[in-house]
Amino acid sequence: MVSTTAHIFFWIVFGVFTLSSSWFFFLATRLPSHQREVHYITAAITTIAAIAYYTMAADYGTVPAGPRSFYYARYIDWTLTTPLLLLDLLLLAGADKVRITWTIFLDLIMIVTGLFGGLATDNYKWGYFVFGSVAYIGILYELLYPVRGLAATKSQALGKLFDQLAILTLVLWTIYPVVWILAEGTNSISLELEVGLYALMDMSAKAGFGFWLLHNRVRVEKSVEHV
Ligand code: RET
Repeated sequence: MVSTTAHIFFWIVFGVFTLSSSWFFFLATRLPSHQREVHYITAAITTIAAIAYYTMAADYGTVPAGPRSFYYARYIDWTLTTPLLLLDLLLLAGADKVRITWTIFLDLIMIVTGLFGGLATDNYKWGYFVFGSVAYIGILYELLYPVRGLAATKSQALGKLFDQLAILTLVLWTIYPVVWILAEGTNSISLELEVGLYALMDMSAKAGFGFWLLHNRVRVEKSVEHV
């Protein structure tokens, strides 16, 4: 059982994700169906997160791991949603199937090793952390070099939107392994602080990212010939 504070966080975030999913689906209906792809992906991301937060608010999706409770529900959420977040960025830049597959493969390695590391109660957890971090560096390389370069060739406006979203992603995503070290890794912050930090990061990385992307995308893609 976690504290009331943690429960309040879970329910607030559930509400935020439910409202943002509804808004993203609504925005999709205002577009011709062939332009809805990114809207549906983004709405799926926040819908999955809403269900994960509902699960945690209901006190499910957690197991004891050593000295603290471990929320494996996050990792099921992230296994589904982080590939979709990357897909949003990769499609925006016009990446090909090989690059999409490779980047998502790295992402799955990162999340699944984080899950195993979080469940491990001895120092083997740090081996998993290293595997996950290597995969993460691979993702950052892909986004900041080849994919960014591709986005810049499409149009100036698209290159700029990609840069904004990639910076947001880089900054927010890098906080996750830091919180992981403090919470799952070394048990040096309280469960409430862990829940609060992940909640703020999840809302920014999914709902904040989604708003930014969807409210700019149609305008920006008009500047690219093929749309
Ligand atoms: C772990 C531990 C292993 C090493 C690394 C990690 C990175 C996790 C990240 C998670 C991002 C989650 C997002 C959720 C969306 O709401 C798995 C913590 C590098 C980057 C964006």
